[in-house]
Amino acid sequence: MTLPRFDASEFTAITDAMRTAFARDGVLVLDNLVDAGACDTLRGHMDMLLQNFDPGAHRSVFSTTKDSHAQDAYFLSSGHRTRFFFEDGAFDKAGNLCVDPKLAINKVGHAMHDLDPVFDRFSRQPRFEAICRGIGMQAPLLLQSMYIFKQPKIGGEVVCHQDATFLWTEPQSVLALWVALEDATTDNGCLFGIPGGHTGADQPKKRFRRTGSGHQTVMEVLDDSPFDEASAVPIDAPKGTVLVFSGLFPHLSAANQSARSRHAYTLHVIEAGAHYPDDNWLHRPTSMPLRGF
Ligand SMILES: O=C(O)CCC(=O)C(=O)O
Repeated sequence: MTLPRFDASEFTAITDAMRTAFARDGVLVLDNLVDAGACDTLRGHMDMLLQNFDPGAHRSVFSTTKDSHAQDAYFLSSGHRTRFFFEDGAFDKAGNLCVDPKLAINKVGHAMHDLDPVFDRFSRQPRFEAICRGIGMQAPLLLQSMYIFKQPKIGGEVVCHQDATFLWTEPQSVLALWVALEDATTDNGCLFGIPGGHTGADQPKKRFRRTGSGHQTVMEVLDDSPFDEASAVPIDAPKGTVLVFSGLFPHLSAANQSARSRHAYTLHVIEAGAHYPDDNWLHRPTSMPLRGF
């Protein structure tokens, strides 16, 4: 199966054809939605943030195959901060950084959209709001931002998952906007997804939540049937493409074994009227409420 692609260079609103594709597939591929200059500005800004980052200060690895971050206080308190997480492959067996520090970070998250003026502007561009509203959201709130590097040679695999697993609301409302800041292909670890895999249940197969005193997390299995990963299709995304997907859309990405990076920026948005449980991993202090566009 090949997913439909829409040229969004002149995008002003979600069309009926886009709405139909999104409802059927769980994902919408909008080519040329963000212009190359805006992608480069965000990349350049991240470059500057990296130059000011001290790689010796924290050693938090983000890995979806090992889940080492899941009980890590630096990760669990990052929901309202700008924090840097390393690639697993950035360290040798003795625990020493074995790559250039600028090529060692897996991702930065999770609140740059509210803390950093450049990310704020990028995240609150009118086209993103038009997408959320056109898909049917009434009062979208920006919950989470991530800058994902998928570094050359060591960019880690992201196992098949649904974003609602991590960003639970009742009813489910999370929508992802995934922006290719560089060309993403099967060679450098583009996203794969299961078209139609968001249907059949109104909640994800798993829920990641805080437990006990809130300093630990657990992955609760709600449905132990496996994803039909054989049906996953690659979603090539040239620079400037935005993938819009439902929180129930199963997706993954392979390790990047190529010599090219694959930078992407993701924004997760939820409905203001949906209940956001206290035991979600991502928490904000009351002094920093979620904001819309
Ligand atoms: O960019 C990737 O490789 C994975 C991103 C992802 O799965 C997500 O944002 O939920």
